[in-house]
Amino acid sequence: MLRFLTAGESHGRGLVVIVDGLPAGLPLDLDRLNALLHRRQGGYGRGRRMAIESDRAEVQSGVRHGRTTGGPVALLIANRDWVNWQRTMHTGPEMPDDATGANRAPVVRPRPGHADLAGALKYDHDDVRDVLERASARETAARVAAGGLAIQLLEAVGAAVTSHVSAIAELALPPDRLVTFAEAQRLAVDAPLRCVDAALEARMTARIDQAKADGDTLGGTFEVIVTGLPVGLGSYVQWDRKLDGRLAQAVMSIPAIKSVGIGLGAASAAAPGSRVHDEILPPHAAGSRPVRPTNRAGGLEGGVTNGEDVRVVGHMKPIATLMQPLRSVDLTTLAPAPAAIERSDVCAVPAAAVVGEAMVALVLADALLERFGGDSLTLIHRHMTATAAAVAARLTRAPQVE
Ligand code: EPS
Repeated sequence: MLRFLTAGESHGRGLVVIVDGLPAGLPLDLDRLNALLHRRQGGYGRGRRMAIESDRAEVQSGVRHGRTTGGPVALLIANRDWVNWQRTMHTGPEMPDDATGANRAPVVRPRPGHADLAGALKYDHDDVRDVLERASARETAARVAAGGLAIQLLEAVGAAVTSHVSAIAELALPPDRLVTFAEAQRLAVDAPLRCVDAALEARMTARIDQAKADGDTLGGTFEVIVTGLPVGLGSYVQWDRKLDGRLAQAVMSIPAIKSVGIGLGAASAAAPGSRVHDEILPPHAAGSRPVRPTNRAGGLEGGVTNGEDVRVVGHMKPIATLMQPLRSVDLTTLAPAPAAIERSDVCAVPAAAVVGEAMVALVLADALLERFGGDSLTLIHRHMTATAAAVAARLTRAPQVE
């Protein structure tokens, strides 16, 4: 079983993640993992915090001579901004003599759409900072570090993960525009929004500029695509083993995600079965496999991978911190007051896409270990090779046409 836990506050010392259950013998490319963290920081519409941070994971355990040992992998990502927040975020009862940064006033005006109000009531906090520091999407840096390990495991067995941004606010790719894995993969790492349509992307960036000028925020949609997965991850036999359900939970847990789709997603409800299901056609040639001419199912049927690309869509609401704040109340007086303003982003959909890659990879890596065993990479390869041979033997026989 692959599992992970994160810890850390947005302006604390840093973020920690412990990833438990990785097989032994997986080579770790830390530069590539850090490149993923760098990608999460990017995208048009990010705020000033990203100019301060330069996220890098430091390996604390579970790796020796560049390979996993099978023990838990602990990673640490320092918050560079911590120096500016030591007075506000010190952990002891007394302010340390050498604490740096401003001593900020308590936050008492909850932002509609953030965890502020529900969190303050649930945990009985007077200062909403105790809520927002942990509810902050800064925590997703730790998830991306964990996801980087999962992606490297998937790559070690021949799969690959990518993503693209398909909508910012109402500006969306046409619904029938299928983006291939290769197209999404070709998008430049530093592209403003990682949208495959350059003209649409230019309109999207202008839309973000407008929202910023208006003191407003924007959401959007991203798609994660995973290619090269073996058939048979997940299962239909029990509700909590269905891989589509597990993926939906993981992607829905990303801050601000309000809806998740697999393949056609919500659009499947509006079309007849003849235009939703993916037909199965005989092999084109001797030795090849039956063909699926479409992949509207997003690589999952019955909650099981079917060998097609897995496609997961996340819909993100606009960020809850508005520079033109919405109406709220002062929790100390209950008098009307504009919501608090915290430094924030105007739009973070490209960042959410990278977090989506990480969460999808973590679920798929878990399902992979479930199916093929997880003690060492060598044993996984051995099990996968035997299973792939059995599937190939079934599917590559010459068709017998009656
Ligand atoms: C951040 C995500 C956002 C940023 C945060 C860094 O988190 P939140 O959900 O709190 O809006 O605003 O940066 C700050 C809190 C800040 O001080 O600028 C991230 O993805 O790293």
